[in-house]
Amino acid sequence: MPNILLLGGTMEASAMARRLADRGLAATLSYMGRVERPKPQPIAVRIGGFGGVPGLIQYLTDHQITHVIDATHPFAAQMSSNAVAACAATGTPLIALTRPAWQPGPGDDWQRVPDMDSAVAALAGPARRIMLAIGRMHLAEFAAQPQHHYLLRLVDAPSEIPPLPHHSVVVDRGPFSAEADEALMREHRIDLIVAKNAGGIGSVSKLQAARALHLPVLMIDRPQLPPRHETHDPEEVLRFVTA
Ligand code: 3Y8
Ligand code: NAP
Repeated sequence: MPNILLLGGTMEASAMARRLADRGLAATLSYMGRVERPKPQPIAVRIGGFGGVPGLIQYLTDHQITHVIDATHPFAAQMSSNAVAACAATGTPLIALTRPAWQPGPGDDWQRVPDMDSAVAALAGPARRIMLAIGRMHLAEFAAQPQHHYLLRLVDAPSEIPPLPHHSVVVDRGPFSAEADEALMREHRIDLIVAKNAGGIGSVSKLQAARALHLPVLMIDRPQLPPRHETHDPEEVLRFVTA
């Protein structure tokens, strides 16, 4: 009988948890514990890091995990790399459930950069009003460009003042709507959106709003991941874990 570890934190992971529960498959969804109230799930949940590759190897062994589904976010590169290493070391079958990267549509005005540092560097120049829709973990890096007014959207209220002299905070979690994002951008007189190329539907709303308002987007490309078995198809994942 399968005993599945589902590395979560995305809408795809939550949808996969529902499919696994509907089929009565033994599975545990794992969160890092980054936000105060992670979404409730229909399968067992564990919260917290594993302790690097050795800790994940220990977890796979102790819990007799038969399959790992990596449905983490495309920017969770460390977790995904650790999963590849630990599954190789233990011979545990691994499949990654990912979502396609976003592509610019007709009329979109995107500047693509390879990583967060390049995004910060690209903001050199006169003050603008920027929606920094990249969460909390990398805010401090943008202190190198203090001249802008930043609109920050965070899952939890910040425990300390972000190190940005001119900023507004919106506390909200996705999925978001294009209409609400358009209203937010108008209200804050946004003239540039900074986004990670997360893909998926949970936050594509900001790109739809940018398109409607003819606003430019600074798009951060995904980090490189080690080679692994990847799919966008949840049915393929179910076949994989029940084979
Ligand atoms: C803790 C667990 C679900 C999952 C929902 C998806 C969609 C809504 C959109 C914007 C972009 C951002 C951020 C975002 C989205 C989904 C998905 C997604 C982006 C939760 C969740 C956890 C996290 C962690 C959090 C990060 C942050 C990133 C906010 C749950 C709500 C910006 C990524 O304060 C912090 O430390 C937040 C950290 C990693 C990136 C960052 O650098 O701050 N996600 N987000 C997971 C864990 O503990 O393991 O659902 O409660 C999940 C979701 N957030 O099941 O419906 O599938 O992507 N998450 C980005 O894409 O740029 C918001 O505001 O426009
Ligand atoms: P990361 O940088 O790739 O991982 C850093 C460390 O956090 C990992 O080495 C691991 O610690 C721990 N970790 C990460 N994901 C975990 C999980 N699902 N379960 C248990 N431990 C986990 O990860 P991240 O980018 O901070 O993402 C953290 C979580 O937020 C993930 O669930 C991810 O899917 C979700 N998320 C991230 C983003 C984003 O923009 N990065 C967006 C939406 C959702 P140990 O080494 O100790 O095991």
